[in-house]
Amino acid sequence: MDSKPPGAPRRLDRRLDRPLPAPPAFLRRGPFREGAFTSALHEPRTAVVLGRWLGAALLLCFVAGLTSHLLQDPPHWPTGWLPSRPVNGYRVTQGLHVISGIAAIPLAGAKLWTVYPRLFEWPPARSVLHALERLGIAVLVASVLLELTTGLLNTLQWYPWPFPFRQTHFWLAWPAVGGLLIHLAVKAPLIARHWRGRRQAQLTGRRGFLLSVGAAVGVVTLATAGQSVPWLRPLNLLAPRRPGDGPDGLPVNRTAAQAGTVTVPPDWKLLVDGPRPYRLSLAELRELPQHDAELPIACVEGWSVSARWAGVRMVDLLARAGAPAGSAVRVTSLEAAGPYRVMEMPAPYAEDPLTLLALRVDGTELTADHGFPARIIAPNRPGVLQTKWVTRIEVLG
Ligand SMILES: Nc1nc2c(c(=O)[nH]1)N[C@H]1C(S)=C(S)[C@@H](COP(=O)(O)O)O[C@H]1N2
Ligand SMILES: [Mo]
Repeated sequence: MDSKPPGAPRRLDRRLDRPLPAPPAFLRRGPFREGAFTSALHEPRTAVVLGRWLGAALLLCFVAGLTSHLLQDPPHWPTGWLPSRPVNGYRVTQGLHVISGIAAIPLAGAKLWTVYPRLFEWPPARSVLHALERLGIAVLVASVLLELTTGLLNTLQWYPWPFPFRQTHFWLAWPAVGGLLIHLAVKAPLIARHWRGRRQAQLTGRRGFLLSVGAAVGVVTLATAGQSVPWLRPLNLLAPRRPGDGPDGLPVNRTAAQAGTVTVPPDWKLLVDGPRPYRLSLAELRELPQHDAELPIACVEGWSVSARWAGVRMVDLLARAGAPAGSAVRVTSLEAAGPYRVMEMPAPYAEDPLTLLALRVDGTELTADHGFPARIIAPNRPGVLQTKWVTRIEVLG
């Protein structure tokens, strides 16, 4: 591919790293005319440098996202495999997922700009293999752009589509990553040729362009990562959430009003349903031994914050109901309807001494928005499973 027979009639296209034939005369206009793309930066070395950053961001985003997904939606493997530790596990994987996804947005823009003249290469396909390669790139680009768009809108809590976000986002990740790996394999020789900077010709403008892209990535990362990384909080200017804002100094994902104004009946009692079912009023719950734990709420939408929770241990509630060791539980909220009204908790979380039915946070009684009269807080769990306004705990077989 690289050989350039001297004197052969061809358009020697430095940008594309390959000699190409010219399109037919009637097509030689607009983006198809020779010299349509004037920037010298539509060239492979720039594409390789940006591709390295983008590839790293996308692979990190994928691995972190997959881990988060498994923590929220465990496959039906033997119970007990799901770890309730490390305490901050989901907080870290989901934080990294959103940080690397946001960083990938300017990188994807710059990378696509660098290579987009190839959209107009002539002939559109030189062979069946080449046609397949281009089809693969179409799948890669489409799925990556959809992933970045839906993911970004999710961090804004905006779901302007009819399909379920998380499942769609999960399934689209596979063509994106599959397409990326195939793309890397197909382009391996070209990538290898342009991998090392020292062997490349100096090109005016490349350095400046790469530095600007790097600066853009730095700015969007630093200005949003503070929603999950505590020491970056002062720089958190662009993220939709500021940990620290909200009742009890904690953000609220869904307020009591948004959940259909959760009303706590005056005679509210927690029902613990097991071999020896019982009910406890709030006053009775407060009489039980209280424990506290420093645990984060880590929302799928990208923000997370740690707080000091206090209440009754789940293990103690279950023991009192005569639950056998290794029991999973189902928790139901007072909320009338909503996807997080009922939650199931596998045994490793239910047994973890840090898992609480919390009555207080940071020294004060829970507010309505944070789940009064009682809420679940467990280590290494996605925020969506930290059920608020709890009214029933059932022991599952
Ligand atoms: N019953 C119920 N519990 C819920 C929710 C909900 O909608 N209903 N939202 C969850 C989500 S998505 C998150 S991130 C956490 C946020 O807790 P906070 O609002 O107290 O910060 O609560 C979770 N608990
Ligand atoms: Mo959430």
